[in-house]
Amino acid sequence: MTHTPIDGLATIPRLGLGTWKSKRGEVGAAITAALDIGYRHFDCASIYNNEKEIGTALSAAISTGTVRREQLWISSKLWNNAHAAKHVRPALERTLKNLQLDHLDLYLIHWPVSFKADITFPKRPEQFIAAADLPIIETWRAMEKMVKKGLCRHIGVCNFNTRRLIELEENGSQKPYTNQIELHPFLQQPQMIKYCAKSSIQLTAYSPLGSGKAPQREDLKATVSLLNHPKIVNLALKKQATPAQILIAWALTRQTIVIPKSIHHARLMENFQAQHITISTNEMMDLCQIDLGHRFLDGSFFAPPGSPYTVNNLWDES
Ligand code: NDP
Ligand code: 1BO
Repeated sequence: MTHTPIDGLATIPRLGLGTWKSKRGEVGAAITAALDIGYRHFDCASIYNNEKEIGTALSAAISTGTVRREQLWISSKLWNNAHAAKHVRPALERTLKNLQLDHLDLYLIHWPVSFKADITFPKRPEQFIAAADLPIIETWRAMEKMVKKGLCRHIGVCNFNTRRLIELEENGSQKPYTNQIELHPFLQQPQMIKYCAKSSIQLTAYSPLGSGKAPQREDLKATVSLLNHPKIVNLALKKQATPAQILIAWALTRQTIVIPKSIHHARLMENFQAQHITISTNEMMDLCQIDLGHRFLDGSFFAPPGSPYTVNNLWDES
């Protein structure tokens, strides 16, 4: 694993463990198993509603000496109802308390979409706050202050298109450490890859295995999941690997950080071993052909009728 300590502090391990949908009652054991296997990077979020149990597992591992805090990379995310500048620090402090940490390695804006403070998931249009009424740069400036206060080492974003990245780069005093976005062979996002390489912003690939779903895209005749796609399966057979390992190795070969989620010991191990698989340039070029531009998470839950947000506005690059 690429994990070079600088000044005794961890840099981001390129392969981390996702924790979305890891239920309370099972996530703690998954974290403990992952630590034993060698995972040092954990991707968390307050909205995943499991940070307390993750904190208990991390704290136990640190106190028994399995791992030192400075060997870990812990990321978490600011939820959409805490974008007002005055809400950022309390939200981060809640996450720190739940995770039993005094700082995060990375704190991310979860979505470029804002809700009213007392709303966890809006059901009505008036429960959103339009971007014009709470510009994301205000949230970003409050995040920048959290770095100065020592509550997080780095800050970044998720689900930002290049237009929003440019806005932060032009108006913020720090550039995002990473943009965490959906990336896998069905959604390769070449323009974003190019933009972030040019701007020295790292990309983190979420849902790298397809998030346990198959695209429902009759228009593209693509109802097969990534894990069952013939090109992925055949490459896996050729390399005596599994389809999941090919998908993780694909992300690492593209120099992205990747955070597959599992709660099962055998899969945690399988996914971690993917770091040893190499994919050739020709094999990567062959996989370019299966890009469908398909999002498993298109943000449509933020775009009910009357919402100030639309799916097109979330992702469009105009
Ligand atoms: P993934 O693509 O990581 O897929 C997870 C699914 O694949 C689960 O159902 C898991 O089941 C299964 N799985 C894991 N390993 C294997 C394997 N080796 N073989 C077969 N199936 C496997 O999906 P996620 O959407 O969870 O994305 C990963 C992480 O990215 C999230 O957990 C979260 O941390 C982050 N994320 C961030 C988002 C954001 O907005 N910033 C949005 C979405 C995700 P099981 O657990 O039973 O093994
Ligand atoms: C609303 C989905 C969040 C996943 O990170």
